[in-house]
Amino acid sequence: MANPPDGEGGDGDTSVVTKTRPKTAKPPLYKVMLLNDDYTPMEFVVHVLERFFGLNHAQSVEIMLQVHKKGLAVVGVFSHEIAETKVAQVMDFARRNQHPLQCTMEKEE
Ligand code: TYC
Repeated sequence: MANPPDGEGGDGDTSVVTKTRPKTAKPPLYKVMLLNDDYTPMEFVVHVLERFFGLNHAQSVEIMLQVHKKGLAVVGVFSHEIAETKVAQVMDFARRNQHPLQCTMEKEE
């Protein structure tokens, strides 16, 4: 017997090399963003953030002001289905209240 069987104790390293990469890829996430405009009232945007994104009043005022000053802000990161629902809810609520508020989603890198 010149060579021992493969496995523990053999002198050559013949073990299977396993990678720690999971087999299932993580689903992509989507940023939901609000865009600024000149007409939607600030209180309406704050209400939208509280109602559809579960933010408290202080957080909602902060994000609304960020949109107002910078042009847009990310209001949350969600799965594709949840992001689509949030965008649809905001766009529908804005339209029903005759405000031009725009809400969009974008795949996160
Ligand atoms: N710029 C608006 C105003 O001065 C306020 C506003 C904030 C509008 C955020 C949209 O996503 C928005 N009334």
